Amino acid sequence: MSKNLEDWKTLASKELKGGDPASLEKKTPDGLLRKPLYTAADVPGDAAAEMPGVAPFTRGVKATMYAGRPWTIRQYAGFSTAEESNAFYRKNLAAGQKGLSVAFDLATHRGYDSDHPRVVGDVGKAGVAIDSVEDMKILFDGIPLDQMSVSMTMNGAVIPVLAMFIVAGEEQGVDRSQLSGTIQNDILKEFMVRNTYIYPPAPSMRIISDIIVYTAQEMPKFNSISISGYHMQEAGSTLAQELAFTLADGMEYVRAAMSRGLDVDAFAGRLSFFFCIGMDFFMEVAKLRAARQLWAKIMTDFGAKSERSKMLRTHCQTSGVSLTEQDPYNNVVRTAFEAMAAVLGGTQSLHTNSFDEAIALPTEFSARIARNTQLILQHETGVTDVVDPLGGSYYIERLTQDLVDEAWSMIQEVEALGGMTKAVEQGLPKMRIEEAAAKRQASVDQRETVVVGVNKYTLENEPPVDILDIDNVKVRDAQIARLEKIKKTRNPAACKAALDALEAAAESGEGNLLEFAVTAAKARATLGEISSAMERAFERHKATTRVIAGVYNDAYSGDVEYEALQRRILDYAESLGRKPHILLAKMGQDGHDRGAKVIATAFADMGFTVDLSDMFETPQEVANRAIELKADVVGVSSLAAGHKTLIPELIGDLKAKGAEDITVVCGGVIPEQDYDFLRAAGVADIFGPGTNVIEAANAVLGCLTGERRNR
Ligand code: MLC
Ligand code: 5AD
Repeated sequence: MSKNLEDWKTLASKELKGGDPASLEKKTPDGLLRKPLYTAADVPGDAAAEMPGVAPFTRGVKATMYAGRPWTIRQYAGFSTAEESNAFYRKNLAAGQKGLSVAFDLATHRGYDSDHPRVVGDVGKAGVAIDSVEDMKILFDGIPLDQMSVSMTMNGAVIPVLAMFIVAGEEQGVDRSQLSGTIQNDILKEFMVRNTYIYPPAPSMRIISDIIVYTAQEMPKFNSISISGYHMQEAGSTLAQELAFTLADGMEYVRAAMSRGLDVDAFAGRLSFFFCIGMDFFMEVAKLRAARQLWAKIMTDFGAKSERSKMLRTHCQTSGVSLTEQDPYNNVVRTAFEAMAAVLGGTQSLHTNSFDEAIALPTEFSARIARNTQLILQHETGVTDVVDPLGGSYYIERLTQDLVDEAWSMIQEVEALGGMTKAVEQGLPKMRIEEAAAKRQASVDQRETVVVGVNKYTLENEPPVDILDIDNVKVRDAQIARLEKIKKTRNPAACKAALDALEAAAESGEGNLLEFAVTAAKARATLGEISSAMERAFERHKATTRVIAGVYNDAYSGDVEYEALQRRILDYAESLGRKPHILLAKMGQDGHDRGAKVIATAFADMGFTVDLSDMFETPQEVANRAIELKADVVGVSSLAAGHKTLIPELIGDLKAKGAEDITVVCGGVIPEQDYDFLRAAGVADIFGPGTNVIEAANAVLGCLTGERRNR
């Protein structure tokens, strides 16, 4: 016999021994209600009438979706030299991968050649080093660029990299009109969270619109941008924030392109998106459905006529921060669930992370498991047989609508500030995201949020896993040799003329920067030279850093352990006659600042004086700052594999300047295999990903009081 909701409540209350079923309701981090039961009454009125393949595309951008063609298995990869990355790509393609996705090293991202003194620790580390068109040609050697779609994650040095890709294609015999792929080219989120910007916001927006204009006219198969929310979630945003800020960024790019006189339908069909898929399974499915629905509405409001312009096509990547250093094989399971959510949400293309994510770059073994996760999904689970299989689920339809409403109100808030460029300048989205990140960390530290193997069900002994270690000195030497050869063999007059013309175009605002850069790349101008030519006109952007206060004090008010720690810090401060002083430092080109920001917030709340270094400092700059501030301790946050080069240099420089009494600790993505090396170099303590922040503060205090040294 059928039961109604009231009957269910009675039954539920009985199961709860007289309790109220409403006590089972929860709130998501976005503040959305999550009820224990959804029924037909929760489904919004128009959901049942929707079909896939037509606007607003809630159920998918294609009528047949994966039944017609499965999503693209597109694994993001790059390390060391162009030769090594090329060999890795070819192997992966032979093993079932379908599209390419290039990870560049941080030197390349930030517009420096491999021989630049600021990037000594970064070359070839977190991605492949590309200095010139010669490197780009090696990267795609034997890979036909008229057949293979190539994604390039590049935002800062987007002009030289895209120019070199175009020239590499041409010299392979492929006209630019035949090139297919995507360039990330999304600078607004760089200012917000990812930090690989080079120029200030205004010239950066010009670069983006130059690329949209150029590709619309010359490269019809190439996606001009990948508007990315991924890094927002990685930086700690909630899912509704990720959704809202990403679409708001998209709106800003549409305006920028339209202001150049382009008709919206001339370019909108080649805008693409990129989202992160974390562990909140159903929310993630709903997020992708909501994103498509909202974008269709937004583009209709912009006057788009063609269906294609209203279509939100997206790449997804499983979440890096959801993965743990502790018990790392658990990450295989996490990634599989996240991949399933991406697919049930209807992604076009997918990267699945490797289980060693929180420790180092993928090895061949971990990359194979990651790729096979997608192959198993495609071939063994039956998930490709049916379009939008969760469509019509009471819960999913309700969540989709809730996310649409929540994100829409956040978008309106950004619009009221004058759009995303203005909001980013005022720092609003970044602040919201940092606040959410600190809240999340507090909740994990307090075990309200369970992370298996980290704050519950932990292992006593963890055997280390095999990791990929890159000999950065060897890569750098090889790159420098190739740079010298290019500079010797090119036509210097032609190269200089091309660079001068590019600089003049940057200065005057006339002409398309990409067009000028293609000429320069052909003349063998290097990535650093092309970037500098524009930098002379635009200048380099310098971000201001600030510390959010209060989140930890709020979260821990009344907590015994926390208050004991605060008392310990206070006692120590009394003995010093001032608060203990920590400088949190980011060195090299590593832009991941979530960890440093969370630690800054927490340590300040606990009772430390906290300073944050600027981003992208050299070890010498950090040493000088620490001495100038009279800091007691420098906490280095390292997530891009620069720790073995940069931290010993910092300690050496402190010593050389007579400041060896300043304690150095570090944290971040640092493999256990490197701990002994770092301790021998003089690091007092090392904190891996997932370290409880209160424990970290206790440990740092122990280092300062002398109770704990060189553990
Ligand atoms: C698809 N097609 C179909 C179909 N499904 N045709 C008929 N029936 C179906 N069912 C067609 C499409 O229309 C398209 O042609 C072609 O097949 C390819 O499909 P696609 O769905 O467009 O996939 P793809 O080419 O893979 O493009 C996906 C994309 C693109 C649009 C999202 O932008 C992309 O590949 N993005 C990847 C971004 C990426 O890898 N980023 C890495 C970031 S890592 P047509 O002609 O319509 O195009 C990072 C980390 C860091 O950022 O470092 O911080
Ligand atoms: N190779 C493979 N994956 C990478 N990632 C970053 N750099 C690389 C690389 N060189 C992935 C990680 C990271 C996310 C931003 O992209 O999963 O969390």
